[in-house]
Amino acid sequence: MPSQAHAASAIQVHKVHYDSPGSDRGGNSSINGEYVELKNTSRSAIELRGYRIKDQSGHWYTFPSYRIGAGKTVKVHTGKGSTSAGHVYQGRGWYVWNNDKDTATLYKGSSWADSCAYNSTKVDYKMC
Ligand SMILES: [Ca+2]
Ligand SMILES: [Ca+2]
Repeated sequence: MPSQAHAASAIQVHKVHYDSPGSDRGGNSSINGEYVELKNTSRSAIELRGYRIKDQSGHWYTFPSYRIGAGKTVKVHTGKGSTSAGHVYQGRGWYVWNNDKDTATLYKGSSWADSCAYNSTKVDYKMC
């Protein structure tokens, strides 16, 4: 049986929707128009508590208890809100993902798991 030590993370950064729709004038619904979407690429449900995401400037977000089903996605919205199926919230009062370029990096605890870089203002999101 091959070693799993260097296997890709089961949880992947799937999409970064870095430019919220419309003018970025603030307001919670606009700020929540920004999100990072993670995907569970495995065949088992995974508990995300302790997973962390950061941007290039060092803004960290640590997951609360959230169980992501096999093959499912979850959007990590930048603004405030209550956790529900498919949605968690960083609770911030302003945008965090740059609209031109940035990198979303996912950690499982202190270990690197995945990352997604983008560098374009021509589109509002990046599929990773
Ligand atoms: Ca943004
Ligand atoms: Ca915008």
